[in-house]
Amino acid sequence: MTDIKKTLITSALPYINGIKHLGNLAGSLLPADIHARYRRQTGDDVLFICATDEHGTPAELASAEAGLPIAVYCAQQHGIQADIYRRLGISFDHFGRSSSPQNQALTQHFFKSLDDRGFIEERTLNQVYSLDDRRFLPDRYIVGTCPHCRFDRARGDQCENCSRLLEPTDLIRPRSAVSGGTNLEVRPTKHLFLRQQALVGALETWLASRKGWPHLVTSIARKWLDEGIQDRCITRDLAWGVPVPKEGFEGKVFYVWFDAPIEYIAATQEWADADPDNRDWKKWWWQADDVEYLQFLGKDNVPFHTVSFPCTLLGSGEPWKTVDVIKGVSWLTYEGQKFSTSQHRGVFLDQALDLLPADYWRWWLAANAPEGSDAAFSFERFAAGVNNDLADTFGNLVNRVLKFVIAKYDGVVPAAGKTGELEHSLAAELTQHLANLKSHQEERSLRKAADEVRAIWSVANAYLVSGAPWSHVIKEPDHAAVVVRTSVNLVALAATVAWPFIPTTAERVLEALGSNSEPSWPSSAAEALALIEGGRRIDVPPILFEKLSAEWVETNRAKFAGVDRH
Ligand code: B3M
Ligand code: ZN
Repeated sequence: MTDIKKTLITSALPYINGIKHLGNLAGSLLPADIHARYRRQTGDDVLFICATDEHGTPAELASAEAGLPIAVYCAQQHGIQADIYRRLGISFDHFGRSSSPQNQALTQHFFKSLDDRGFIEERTLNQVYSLDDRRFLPDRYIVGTCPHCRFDRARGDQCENCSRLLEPTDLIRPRSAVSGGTNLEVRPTKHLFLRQQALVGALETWLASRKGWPHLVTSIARKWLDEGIQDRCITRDLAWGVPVPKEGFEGKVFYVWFDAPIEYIAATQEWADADPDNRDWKKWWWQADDVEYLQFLGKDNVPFHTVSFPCTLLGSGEPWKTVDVIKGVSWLTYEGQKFSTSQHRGVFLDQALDLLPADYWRWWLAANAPEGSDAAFSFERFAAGVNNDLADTFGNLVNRVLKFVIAKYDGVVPAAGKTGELEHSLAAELTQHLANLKSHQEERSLRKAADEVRAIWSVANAYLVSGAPWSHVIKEPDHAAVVVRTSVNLVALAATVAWPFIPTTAERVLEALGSNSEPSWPSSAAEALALIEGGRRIDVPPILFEKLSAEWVETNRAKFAGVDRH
């Protein structure tokens, strides 16, 4: 028996309807990736799963706008998103598709289990029917004014402004999102409900057994329970989606929020099906008490993960793995406003990658993560963070040390001299920082973890300055050699602790040092400082981070001010 920890990590499934923006990256994909990388560093057996969320009205509307058959549109957009996440260094073990055959089968399975156990109820609903479009208008097919906050472009399923969940019939002055038509009438149509009220007891017991959730998540879940959980309509009058396997419901599909979280499991099946001899999805999801399961998601997705999806899993009566820890993240705002896919406001991920490599964005978004509260992105704040942290602190350290080795020691780490007091106190200081960093990483506190990485970079710079090898290289060559050798190890350590945040750059640095480019967590500061011994030949990587000028800030602020991707 080994005691390697099995860690299952999922990030909220990005909708298929177009390329996501920096806010989506900051809200779930990046925190999940940083945590997955950290856990791999510490030796856990990590499975990191995500997928595109391909059903529902957003997909139908976007494919209609693109003039493509929906299956073609989804396949194309999946490819585009997968490529962007690869370029961003998001290290999924599998990036699946909620329209997969695996998800269809599993969604239908859950439905049948819930139905067999009496948790499904048929009801006739009065729903909005558009005479102009000759169809029912579920969810986002209908827009109107939010009855709670008066936002005038609220959608039929949720108000984007106040995040409240809505029914299409709640909207004031409703109109069709397809044609704009207001020629609407209410017609009866048969639907299936998940009897969440009958599951409240099981849900309360389950929630009480979850420990250590962030306040943001617990308070949203509590609010839902305290306001009284409603039974939830899980079918829709749509053509695209998972067909409802029940007599009398031909031509209807499941509501996207019913099948989307099931895709966490189905995507794991997709992953296993790609290499069935070596992969077993069940060990992650079925009677998997030895797995720690962490979900990363934006705060608007919390209710679905603390109430709806657990109701599906608990109601099935089967031994499915449920989430242990939820990391819910607030909003990133864009130059004082909300990022919005539907309103095309903000910096989208393809644009971000056209401007700068992934690590610039990854670092800034982690160091300024919208954790306890919303965080503000502006080009000015972004450039300041990049210049201070990446160019002046980390980049400068790497450059100074390695160039010195090339210039004064022909590119070979010097072997002379013995470590002394300076190195002792350096190790003691680093021991404290490494312990802090470990605990922030384990608590998934991105900002604090980034602060600690930055602190380690600064300690390294300060050591180099006080050791001042450039003034001692002639008269006290042994002293200079010790400082340089220790500094080379500091560069490796600085890259190692930064690897979850800026993997591409960290790997470039470690490769230049001839070190393992997927670095494991240092066993101790003292050991980390002695890893690279004298005699090793090293290289200098090309400039790691360019400084961003005031002009760069101005140009991009202007360029993205009125961005409209239509
Ligand atoms: N696609 C919503 C979102 O991207 C939704 C998440 C599904 S997680 C199962 O915010
Ligand atoms: Zn509202």
